[in-house]
Amino acid sequence: MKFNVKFPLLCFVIAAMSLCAQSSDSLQKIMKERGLSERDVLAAVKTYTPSGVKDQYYAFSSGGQSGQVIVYGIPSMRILKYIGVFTPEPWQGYGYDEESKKILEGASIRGKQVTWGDSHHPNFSEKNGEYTGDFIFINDKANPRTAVIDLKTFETVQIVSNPVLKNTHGGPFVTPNTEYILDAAQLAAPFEDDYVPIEAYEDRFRGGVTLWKFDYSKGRIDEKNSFTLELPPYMQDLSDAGKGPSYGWAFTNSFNSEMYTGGLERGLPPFEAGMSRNDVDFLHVYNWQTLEKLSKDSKNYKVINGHKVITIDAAVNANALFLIPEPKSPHGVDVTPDGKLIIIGGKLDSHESVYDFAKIKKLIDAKEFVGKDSYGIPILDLQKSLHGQLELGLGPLHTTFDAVDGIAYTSLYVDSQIVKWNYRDMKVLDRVNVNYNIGHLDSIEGKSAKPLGKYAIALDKLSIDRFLPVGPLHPQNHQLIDITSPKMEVIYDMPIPLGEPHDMVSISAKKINPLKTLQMGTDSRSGNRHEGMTLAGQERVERNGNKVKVYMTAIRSHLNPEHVTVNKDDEVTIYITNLERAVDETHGFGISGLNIHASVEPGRTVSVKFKADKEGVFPYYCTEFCSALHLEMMGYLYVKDPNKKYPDYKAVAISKLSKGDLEKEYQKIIATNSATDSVIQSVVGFLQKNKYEKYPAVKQNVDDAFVQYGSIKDTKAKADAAYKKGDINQAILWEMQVWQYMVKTADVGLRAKAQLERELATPMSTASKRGEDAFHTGGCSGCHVVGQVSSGPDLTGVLLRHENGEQFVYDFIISPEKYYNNPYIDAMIKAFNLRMPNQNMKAGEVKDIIEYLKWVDENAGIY
Ligand code: RUQ
Ligand code: CUA
Repeated sequence: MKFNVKFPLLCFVIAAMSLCAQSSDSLQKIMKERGLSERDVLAAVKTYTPSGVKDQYYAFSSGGQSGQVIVYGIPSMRILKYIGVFTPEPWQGYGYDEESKKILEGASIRGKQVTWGDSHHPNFSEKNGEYTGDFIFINDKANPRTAVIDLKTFETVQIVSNPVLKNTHGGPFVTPNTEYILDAAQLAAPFEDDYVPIEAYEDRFRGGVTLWKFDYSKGRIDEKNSFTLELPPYMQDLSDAGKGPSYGWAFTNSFNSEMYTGGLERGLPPFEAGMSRNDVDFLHVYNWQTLEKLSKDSKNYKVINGHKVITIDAAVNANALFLIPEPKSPHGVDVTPDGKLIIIGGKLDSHESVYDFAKIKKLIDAKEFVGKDSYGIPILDLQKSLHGQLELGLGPLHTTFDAVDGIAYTSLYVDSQIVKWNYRDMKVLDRVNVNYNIGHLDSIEGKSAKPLGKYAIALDKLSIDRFLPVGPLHPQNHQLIDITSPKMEVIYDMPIPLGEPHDMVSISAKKINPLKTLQMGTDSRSGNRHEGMTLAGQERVERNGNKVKVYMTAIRSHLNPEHVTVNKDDEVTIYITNLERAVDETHGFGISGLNIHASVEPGRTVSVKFKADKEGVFPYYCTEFCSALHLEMMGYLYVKDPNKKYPDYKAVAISKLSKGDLEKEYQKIIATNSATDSVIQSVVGFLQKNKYEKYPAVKQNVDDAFVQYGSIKDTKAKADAAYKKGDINQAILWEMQVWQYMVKTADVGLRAKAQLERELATPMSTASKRGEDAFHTGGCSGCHVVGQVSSGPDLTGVLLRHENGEQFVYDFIISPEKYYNNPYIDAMIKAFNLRMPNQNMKAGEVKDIIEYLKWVDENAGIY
């Protein structure tokens, strides 16, 4: 039946793609060969994202035991990045450079560095309950820590560890304006660090919720102004902050109000038996705005491990803490987008319980309680707080919301399903099977005040038989579900080879605006200027006792300095600044055997530090494939023992050429350089004439080209000085370097030019159309591809490369052999290992070709 509905739609899709008979035949053929149904093809069309096209939404998923965050695009499900958070990540230099080591050290627990984490719940920063796309927060369940990721750089910039809670799970949940980040305890333990036996459970073991104060303008958690609310040892679980009418309040549930303490080893029934004995546990309802006020007056809190803990008594006296019974051992708590209702996932109960905040508030205001727990916390009546309860199926855990008011999606762990239901009139609308055993789920911006709907994502705990087997440890499974029609449909399975993809959040791509490059000398982990910032010409080695500081720069395609000598047992810090301004021109830095690595994005300064405790020669190199001469981007660190005597080696003469030969070589490179320079000047002329600065993307490339070009003056001066001194060999090498700078300038300059030409495209004249024909029929296209370098040079800009360009190109095509000795042409012949042959073209054809080339120049970039 479903097929009948889908089939006409597919025909429509195919028609809309205006496939000719033949290609729809081949579509049928491929479907048959691959065993695909119409439904499969439709799912493919919904997720397929052509090369070069970007996704509409970002997903940020936890990486579970990998301690990372996974970033991917929706609907393509293409993975974009793994962000190192609680675990070292070599690609980003995370944990291998000094700045990131400091972040990981901040994550130490009682002085011990912990380099793994169970990353759990990612959540966005919010304004008015809507996602802002500025920051992501994520907690580590294994070790009680919370991390801040700055989405300007997609880097972890802070990790704080909880000073009093020994294990947290219900975090980090964000208040509607990111005032606070909630982190609720799970396994109760004493706040202090000393030994306490289990017999003292009710007395000394405690649960709690830490309210981390977030300083939005600094983008950091303010540990000093953060505090914890003491709670009974009920094993708190997930939490959520109120919004709209429930703004200022927060909700945390629990699963051991029995306060059962287990003891299998003593012949007692296990934790699991005793913790689910009672029919109800407690939903904690507390007012963080009142708690914030209490945290300003020392009579309301104790200071434990340097951290304020607001006592249960103080919170109760200030009418800031209440309990409501909830069906036993629940799981998720999710506030509806309008902030009016609170949905509790039953877990062991097959119902969802929906609480009405207005009713709760009324009971609180009327001080209408059914009693107090043994810690003196007032208890509200369950029935009087409820909006309703609805049976969904087995193991309801988490809920996310649709753009349509009243519609929610809830995961069923035991049934392996997502249920779509209406929480206003309490009706089940649809269900879809997922594979298998779903935990969290998400819909686009689904946990914000303004969900967008569109897709749901199921985070499945098991993948069992879904993918090619890779041993007993299976990949994780994210499933994409189309929720735009009444019937939900799974349209994509994405395996992830990392830890449990515990939870995720998604956001419109329009809200994420990362930096493309950094301001020169930025320490990206702090956002400040780095003390080790090194500009071109400032490269140096400084020594202070046994402390050596190397100020290094990186730019295509060399590291400066290229040789560094230190003494054994020196403490060495190398600061590396990437001088590039061009987008994606990252350089990396690694040294053999020292366990250091840096990723240096354009403009960034990073430092690496090590003790040179072993004598020897240690090659270093750029670890990002950054340019054609990437392999040459290298150098050596020498560690010598100051107490040892080494033989005296004479430098081997580099060149065995005669003076006359050297002079000839020198003249040749001079000629090449001046010819190359006029190419650059013509490009520059074109860019300036066409006001490149009006186009920001073009301008960025032009600026970068000028940086390369700017290095030429000094280099040329060195070449001239060497030549004057009679050291022609040195002069040649420096002139070669001038040429390197020119090539890089031309490379970026031509890229800029092509971009600009795209902006200025014009239609083709009849003469240029004829020229294009002649270009192909006359054989030119055998070697030249317009818009790219192939067996011959790119002809884009060829008319501008030479003085009197049109005449030159005309003459050259008519009789190329006359120009074989022209220095520029000669360099080209050598570069391509090919001579331009005489194609015996007619004058008219050549003129048309020139018209075509003019059009190419005017419109380059559209190829
Ligand atoms: S909680 S699977 Cu660990 Cu996020 Cu519900
Ligand atoms: Cu820089 Cu490779």
